[in-house]
Amino acid sequence: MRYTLIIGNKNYSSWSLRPWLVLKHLGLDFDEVVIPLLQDNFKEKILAHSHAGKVPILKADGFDLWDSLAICEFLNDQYPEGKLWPTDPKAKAVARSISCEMHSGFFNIRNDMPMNMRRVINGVTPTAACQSEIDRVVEIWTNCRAEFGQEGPYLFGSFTIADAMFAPVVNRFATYQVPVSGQAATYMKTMQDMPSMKEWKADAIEEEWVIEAVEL
Ligand SMILES: N[C@@H](CCC(=O)N[C@@H](CS)C(=O)NCC(=O)O)C(=O)O
Repeated sequence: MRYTLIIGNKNYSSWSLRPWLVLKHLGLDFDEVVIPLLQDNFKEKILAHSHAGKVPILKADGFDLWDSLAICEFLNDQYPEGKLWPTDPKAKAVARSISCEMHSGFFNIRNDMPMNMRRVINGVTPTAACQSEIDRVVEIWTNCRAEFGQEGPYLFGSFTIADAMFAPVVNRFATYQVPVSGQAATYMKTMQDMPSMKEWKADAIEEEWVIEAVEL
């Protein structure tokens, strides 16, 4: 099975990063198609693959799959040996809870701190609503590391879908210089040091497309 992952620009497309990291973690050789967001007829190009009109999209053997979390779940089903969720039932339930919490929330962080991997932006004071979401992310990272992270440096020890789900937030915190300390800071460094994260960032830096609306 050879997959094609359709993604947005690596500099900006936070949702695209998640399944891309999972495919890399599984060691799969896959094709990658970048549709630059908000350029030319980008929407038409996305709609040609998915009527949901969003990236990422995974093209598998004969069918197309959309939504970052659904793609990660599909890959978990296809490759159980990849242990993309923790094996312990309680840890797995918590990993799914925080992944869904990330997937369905944190709108202030998303709006106020769009992913922008090639920049460091100083002097942004988060709104109270954004700060409370930042605090919640730090709480999640700190609690998971303390309770489930004994056997490795990720949220549940070894790399899981939960890490992929939070990877864009790591990049947002780095770009906007969000002050983070302790376990959460160590976790951010772990994520930033992953070879796949470095590869994505290097590719993002090379991109020339600019989305003015998210450049402060
Ligand atoms: N729930 C979706 C959301 C995907 C999403 O919002 N993707 C953005 C790019 S990061 C997109 O395709 N935007 C294009 C548009 O809305 O026109 C997922 O997790 O895959």
